[in-house]
Amino acid sequence: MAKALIVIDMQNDFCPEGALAVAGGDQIVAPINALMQQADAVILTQDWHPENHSSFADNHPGASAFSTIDMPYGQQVLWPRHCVIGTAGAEFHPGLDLSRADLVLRKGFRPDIDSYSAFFENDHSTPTGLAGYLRERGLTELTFVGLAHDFCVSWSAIDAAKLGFSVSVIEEATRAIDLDGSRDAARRSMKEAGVTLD
Ligand code: VGL
Ligand code: ZN
Repeated sequence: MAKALIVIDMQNDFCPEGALAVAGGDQIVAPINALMQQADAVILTQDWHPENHSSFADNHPGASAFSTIDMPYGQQVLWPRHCVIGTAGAEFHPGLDLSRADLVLRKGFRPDIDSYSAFFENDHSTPTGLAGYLRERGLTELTFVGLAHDFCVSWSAIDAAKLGFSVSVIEEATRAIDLDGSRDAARRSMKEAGVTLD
């Protein structure tokens, strides 16, 4: 039973002063670095969007950030432009220990679809390949930390549970965007999916 720590989107744009800052996002860097020392494997995800990404409000004339639109794959929140490929905002927080990472998985690189989860794009069916990677390595126990609790962390944890992994989220090592109660909704959905909240 090997254990993987999956660190979601610990990037500058999600930390204070970033384009889509999550309150207290930088406070979880040190706890995450400490958790890395106990894991058999460490995987980092990196939100990685092209300029023309359909999740950016300013690519939809007249739309405002944090509003919702209907996409062919379902509802999509429109975000401020963030984590654009090659920009400083897309880089990992400078304090994050990158030396323990076995794999950096980029997601959200297709212009027409967002990808909150580390396992599937937002259509819930296009795989990122992460499940196959973990299974081949025998990494069956997954712990999720990082940003943001109520979007990329919870979507990843729920997909992992559905895929049959044993899943926990260490909430102290996450922070939420909390859009219209999304933090509590995410907690409920994770519990329903069988995710352990530590
Ligand atoms: C995220 C919104 C847009 C996240 C990524 O990492 O939770 N949220 N892109
Ligand atoms: Zn994004």
